[in-house]
Amino acid sequence: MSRLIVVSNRVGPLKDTGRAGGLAVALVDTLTATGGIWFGWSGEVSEEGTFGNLKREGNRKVSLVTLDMTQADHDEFYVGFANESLWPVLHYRLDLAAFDRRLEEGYRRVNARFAARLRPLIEPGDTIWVHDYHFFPFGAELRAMEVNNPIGFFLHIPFPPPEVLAALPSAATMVRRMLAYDVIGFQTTRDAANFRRFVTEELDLVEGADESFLVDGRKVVARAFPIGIDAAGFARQATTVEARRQTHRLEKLLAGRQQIIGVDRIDYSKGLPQRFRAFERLLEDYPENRGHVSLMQVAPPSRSELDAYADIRSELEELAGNINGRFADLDWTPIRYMTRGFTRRSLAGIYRASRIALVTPLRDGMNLVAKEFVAAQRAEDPGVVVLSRFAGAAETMREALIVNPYSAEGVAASLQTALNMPLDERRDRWQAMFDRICENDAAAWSRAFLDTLAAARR
Ligand code: ADQ
Repeated sequence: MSRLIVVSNRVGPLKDTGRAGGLAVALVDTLTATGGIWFGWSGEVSEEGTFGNLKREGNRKVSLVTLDMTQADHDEFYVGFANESLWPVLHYRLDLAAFDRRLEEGYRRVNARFAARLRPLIEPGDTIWVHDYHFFPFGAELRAMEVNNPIGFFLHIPFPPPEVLAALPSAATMVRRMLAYDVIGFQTTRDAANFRRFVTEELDLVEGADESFLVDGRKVVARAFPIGIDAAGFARQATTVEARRQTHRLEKLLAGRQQIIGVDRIDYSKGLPQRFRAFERLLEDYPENRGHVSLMQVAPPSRSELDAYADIRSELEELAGNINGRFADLDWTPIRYMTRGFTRRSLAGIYRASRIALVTPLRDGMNLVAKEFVAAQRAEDPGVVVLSRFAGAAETMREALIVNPYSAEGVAASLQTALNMPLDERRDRWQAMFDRICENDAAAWSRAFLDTLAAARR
């Protein structure tokens, strides 16, 4: 097996500290099997930026190699182009996107600089796997420095249709540069098809067999590789002492009442205000749930330097306050809203104490919370997933109750169905999803991607 180099904005951690997301764990396992380097941003801003020393840590098999950015890099590349232009456009939110040539220039500069710093570390037999929207042009930068190794790219967030993407002034350039990769992976068949449509309609290339293009005599595959979680591992976390403690605490507090759980970074793509309104609608339309069903929303802040994120946060606080003021009783609070983080184990225990996962993003690449909830359930008495049709997870989690997150009425009706779903039906739906999540886990995902990358080059 060839040595692997993973490139992503955030690097590590190598050890499962209890806080690491499932994705980090999957990448570490893959890297440990092949040996290699995980390369990206140190998380630090310094005056030398990308011209400073490379920072190295890690173990015998895997080195974490990172570098700093300057304040200008951070503002233009990370906060600016990645999070104020690309993130909203790729989540279909043209109304929130900022277009500014200076930001785009910063994005290109940082990609070029990171590629130049990685270049000397690349050996002839290495396979390179670049991740996410921070690094669209990274492969093209490497090719310009005569790197002929297999280079793959995986996009964790949605890829919109050409009608939406074309609003980004540099869309055509960006997509053309992506064709420097050998394999371009997406979360869903729809995202992959949107990409191929852009290439055929806007770049006038002809699509070849098996979801590929011929670009300067080189085969480029653009296909869906739906990401999975470490399902067995997460299921185990749910039975640890720490998880059981959380489950018991919650069950004691709930005293037979039912809990709906939501877990999301605060982000406009997650549809949090719409979710609170749908829960309010449940209490309005089905008053028998008053006093008996509560919503617990865990929502750690992210990117709070951006206005759009601060706005959502205050909107949520106001909504929760209003709904609680309107419906709360002496011994029951409708919405419990918290911004703290939890360890993976605690989270697993919280999922297990909940009857429903309410996963209603307005747009989401995949959504791992839906999968984690399923993995954490008790087989004999599992909960129900209420899932947005606009989450990538809806493509493979067909036994969830699929909803339109924009319709408070519709989501409330599905919540009511979930609350009253007979045990047999809950078990059947859960079993089908659990089996699929175990089969298509994180390890299977990285294997499928890397096998395709190896085959594309043969
Ligand atoms: P995210 O937008 O971050 O990921 P998601 O897939 O839901 O969205 O993953 C969030 C992760 O953070 C989950 O593993 C969750 O358990 C964890 N988490 C959230 N809040 C937490 C808290 N308070 N404490 C502890 N853990 C918490 C991006 C894309 C997604 C895509 C993933 C992976 O936006 O669509 O599914 O990458 O490809």
